[in-house]
Amino acid sequence: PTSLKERLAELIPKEIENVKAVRAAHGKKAFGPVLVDQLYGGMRGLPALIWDGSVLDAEEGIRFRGKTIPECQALLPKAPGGTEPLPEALFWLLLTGEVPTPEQVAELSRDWAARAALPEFVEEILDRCPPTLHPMSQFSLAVTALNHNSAFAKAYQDGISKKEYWGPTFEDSMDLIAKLPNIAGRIYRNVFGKGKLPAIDASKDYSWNLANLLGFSESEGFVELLRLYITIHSDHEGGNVSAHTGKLVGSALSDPFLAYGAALNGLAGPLHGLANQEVLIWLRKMQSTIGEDATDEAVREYVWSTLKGGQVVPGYGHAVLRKTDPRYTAQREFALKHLPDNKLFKLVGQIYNIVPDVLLEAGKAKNPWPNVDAHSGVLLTHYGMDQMQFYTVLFGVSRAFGVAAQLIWDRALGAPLERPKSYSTVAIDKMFKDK
Ligand code: CMX
Repeated sequence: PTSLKERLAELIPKEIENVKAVRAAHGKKAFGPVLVDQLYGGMRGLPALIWDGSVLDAEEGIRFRGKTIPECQALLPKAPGGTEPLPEALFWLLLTGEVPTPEQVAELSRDWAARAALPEFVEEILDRCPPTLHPMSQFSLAVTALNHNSAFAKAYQDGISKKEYWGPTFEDSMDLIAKLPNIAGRIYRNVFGKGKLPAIDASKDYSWNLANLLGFSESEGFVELLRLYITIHSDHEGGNVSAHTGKLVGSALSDPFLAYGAALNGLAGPLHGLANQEVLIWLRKMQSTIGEDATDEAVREYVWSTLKGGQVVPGYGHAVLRKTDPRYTAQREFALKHLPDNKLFKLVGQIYNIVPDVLLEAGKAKNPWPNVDAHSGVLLTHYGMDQMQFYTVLFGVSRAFGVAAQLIWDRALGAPLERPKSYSTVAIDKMFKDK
């Protein structure tokens, strides 16, 4: 079928049987001990979630349904004349595990364009936000308010059977993704005084439309960048703050708008998605302090001054990764192709040769290598989008693809309410004091 929903309807019964069989065979097997340190340490490494869409390897980085980023770039359908994968194709891959045909991708583009309009009251909410309200707060307000028209919330009130949950969750998830460009475009134009929004062009792909709403569609480079950007930011297995928040809130049968609004609030934190804003602010501060063509020694000293000030070096380190993030590498390759002589890009490259040694010498960070956020802002700035406070909104548009795919599968597989156990320090002390 060219319809994603029809293809899913074929796959879901098979996966329900598959999960049943895996649980029957392995359900009572243990992963190994849980350390007390993991309870205090942000549950790092604790096996706790299931998600087939993407898996993160500490050395190799992310794979979407088993495919690396370069494999996705090679295999997924592209826009006419384009070289980067279409995010529509990645969404199909995340949901089905299959590489879609160009026709299947085109149908998704059309479907999303048809669903893109915002309810008038959501437009009004955004228009009433003071421009001083952070774009991420505006973003989460608007997404939460979309719950007004949730197909899932309505079906639940009407007494839908558990077995049918995934259908209206799918509809809401498609609406959610489809409406994000209009939300992002409206915030951008309102906050930065960029005039009225153009209409969606149903003959164009999702990223072109997003670029057009932001006012950048005349730059083919920017449109291609968005295609790559959304693809690589879409998903990063199940345990990161935004993905896990979406799943957790969705487990209470909150609809996809409520669940994703919550996920966005997590993405808005500086240790997670806000880091891309923080990187650019940090780079600009560095340039204004030590000049645009600073020596390695001056850069090194600046990095040390950040650490000595008790701050993190934004864009470096990761909770899971222990090597350079392949999302960083993909963006670096994009820069080498499209903006090799950009000064800020050169600074990002210079920093790459300096920061890991400094972090190793400082001796705290478990991973001294750059993550995705170390590179994205430089690319956006190159095309004229230099409003850093907006960057995480683009991360938020992208991450919806992964969270939505997870929500659909969770409802299809009947994922239960999440409820891990918490302990008091008194109890821990008592439990282990003589052991
Ligand atoms: N600069 C300075 N110190 C760092 C550091 C960095 N880039 N990365 C880690 N550390 C420090 C930690 O703050 C921690 O210090 P304390 O012991 O004083 O608390 C210590 O090293 C150990 O931390 P870790 O186990 O290596 O890292 P965590 O898994 O706890 O945290 C992360 C991971 C990403 C929050 C952390 O590396 C960090 O703060 N990086 C900078 C912010 C950033 O780039 N975030 C974006 C991540 C990608 C994303 O989600 O978008």
